Amino acid sequence: MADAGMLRFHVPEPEVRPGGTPDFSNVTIPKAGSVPRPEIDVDPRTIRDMAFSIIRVLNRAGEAVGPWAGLLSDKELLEGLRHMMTLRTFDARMQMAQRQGKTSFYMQHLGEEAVSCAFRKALQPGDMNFPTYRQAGLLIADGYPMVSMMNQIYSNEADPLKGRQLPVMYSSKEHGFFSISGNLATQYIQAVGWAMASAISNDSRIAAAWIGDGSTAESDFHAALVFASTYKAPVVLNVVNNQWAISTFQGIARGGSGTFAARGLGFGIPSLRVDGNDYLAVHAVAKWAVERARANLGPTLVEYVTYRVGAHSTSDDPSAYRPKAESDAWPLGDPVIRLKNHLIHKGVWSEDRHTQAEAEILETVIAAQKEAEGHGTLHAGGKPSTRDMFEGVYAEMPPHLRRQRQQAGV
Ligand SMILES: Cc1ncc(C[n+]2csc(CCOP(=O)(O)OP(=O)(O)O)c2C)c(N)n1
Ligand SMILES: [Mg+2]
Repeated sequence: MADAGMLRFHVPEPEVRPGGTPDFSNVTIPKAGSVPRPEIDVDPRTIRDMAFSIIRVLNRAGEAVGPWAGLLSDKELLEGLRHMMTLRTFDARMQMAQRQGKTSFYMQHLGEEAVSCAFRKALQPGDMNFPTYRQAGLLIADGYPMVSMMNQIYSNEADPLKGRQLPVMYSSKEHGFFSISGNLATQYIQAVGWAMASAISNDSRIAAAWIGDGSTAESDFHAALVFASTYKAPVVLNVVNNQWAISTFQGIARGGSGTFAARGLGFGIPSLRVDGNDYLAVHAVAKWAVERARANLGPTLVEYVTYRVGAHSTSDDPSAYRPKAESDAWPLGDPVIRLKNHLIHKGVWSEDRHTQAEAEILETVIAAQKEAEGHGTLHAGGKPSTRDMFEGVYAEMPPHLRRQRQQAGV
């Protein structure tokens, strides 16, 4: 009994720190196609091992294999590739716009494009996402205008949110995108509540909750699981495990549970892990979970295993806490390249067409940017009116706000 009587405080440590050699040998990657696809009404107790595996469709050769393959047509896959490429280009331009002082802040999706782009295609109109700041693919893949997103980022006179939200915190009821809250994890219980309300009113719309690995440490995440499991809420509980929560590695929030998906097991919630860099796998698993929700089978917890290639935000410098080349060592590859290779393998795409598409997309994004900048940027051109600040919070403006607006002379 070494150390008897002397307590030691345990703090999980990442495998490597800056200067070290990236090491993902602890990440077990099952072969593509090896994880079975159960029926949607499966008894959750019989699929507990799925919380510790990873559902994958695309193999190294670019083939789609196994029971989760075959759901999307070539046309749909080509569209998916375009959505991911658009999001990547949009990110690069907005990142640059921040460096040019046109906005105060930006957050990229680099490496995580498949998660939100593919998920969106599994939903129906009217379903509601409760997203975080790293799911703009939900909007892009649903055809929300990029100009409106840029207007929001620039807080200009055409900003749909009138400069009241941090850049990237979009909102669009029509596109099933609930207003983003900077207070992490609050959206998880809201999603479950919205889903419960949908069931109570015998509606057919379902909700999708979104959270990052780090934010699952918030008690809101756990409270949401209690309500979702007790009331079998029609909700998909998404956890995007991109390995990092700013400078904190995922081992802190994961604790002793083994995986984030395993958090769902104690609640009796079917819990799956999926290769988040595999467009086909993300879409197939999302569809399975959405079908379960819509068939009154209750919630599903889905952990997307991915990697945050970029900095957390424009205010972050990852070289302070992880090896610079860590993203190159990430074993699940790049979502855009993997889908591109699959489509080339199928004979419906080519390197030349890809290069051409990149140029076309860049042109479209630049055109949207010019249009948005015509409405102003953070420090130049049109701004939302001061009067707007008083609007849109209450259905009827309370007297104290009316008085304040009068005092402000707007
Ligand atoms: C309640 C709350 N705590 C802390 C923060 C500060 N904060 C913003 S983003 C972030 C990291 C979140 O990491 P994760 O949930 O893994 O999401 P990711 O950024 O990796 O997508 C933190 C701690 C916050 N916004 N809200
Ligand atoms: Mg994270």
